[in-house]
Amino acid sequence: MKRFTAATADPDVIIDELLKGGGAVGISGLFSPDQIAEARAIIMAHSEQAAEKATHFQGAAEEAGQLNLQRRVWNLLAKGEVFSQMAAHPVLMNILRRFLGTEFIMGSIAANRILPGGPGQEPHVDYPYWDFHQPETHPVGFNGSFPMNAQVSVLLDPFTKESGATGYVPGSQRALRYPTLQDQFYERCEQMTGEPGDVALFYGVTWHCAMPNNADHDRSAVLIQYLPKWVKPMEDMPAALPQDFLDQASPEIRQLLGLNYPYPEVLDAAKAGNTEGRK
Ligand SMILES: O=C(O)CCC(=O)C(=O)O
Ligand SMILES: [Fe+2]
Repeated sequence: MKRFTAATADPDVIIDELLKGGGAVGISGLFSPDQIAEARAIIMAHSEQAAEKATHFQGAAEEAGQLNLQRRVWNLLAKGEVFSQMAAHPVLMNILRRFLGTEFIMGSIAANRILPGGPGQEPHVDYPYWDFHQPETHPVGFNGSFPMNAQVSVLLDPFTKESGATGYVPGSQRALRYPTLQDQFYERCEQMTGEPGDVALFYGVTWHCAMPNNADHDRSAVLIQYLPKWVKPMEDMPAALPQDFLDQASPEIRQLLGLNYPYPEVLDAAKAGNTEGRK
């Protein structure tokens, strides 16, 4: 994985790496130890109990009765200002505007905590490609030549081979396909390792998954999904956030929540007049 700092994170170089290179990059130096400690404490508090939550790509763990060793905390914007700071970090915004279009949105901001002994996930691609094991449900000719997703993982614990740093197959994003057993993911994968505070940024068409946590410590990350403005987001964040959060949201957070792009809309009830076209 190519690694950058806040100072060297050139959007053109990174975008080339995401689309045509390995599919994932590391960026360090975006968040302070205080921000990481605060985010981690909030996530640990919200996942203390093994409360049942929706999760993804954990079918094998569910069958083995191990779902309690992997915990999600959804709707993080409602749980601390630090998560808005992460979602709208200027270095990330600058890269993502170029990658997904200037009016890109956020589809989800959630934590994935894997406890010691916790199982990994099924190798997969991310939303909105995530059910591409049924390609017939997508348009004919659908491919990954332009991006409809970018994923950010903000690491809150040491992500090592032992602790189950996200595994991925470099270059697998060049052809959109849901990985199969024959693809030998585990023989071919590398891992997005890093220190607390580091960011892994990847294109969700890249085959990847959380790996098993064989360390003696938790392995948590904030996972942020970004989408072009017209892709239906995965989490309904405006519905899940308090009205005063929405009223006070910064222009960047309003954009990320999709509030600048109001479709679908009841056009019969919308303000009269021309609203689209060059003129
Ligand atoms: O936590 C990880 O390492 C990756 C999680 C992931 O890929 C997902 O939930 O889609
Ligand atoms: Fe994923």
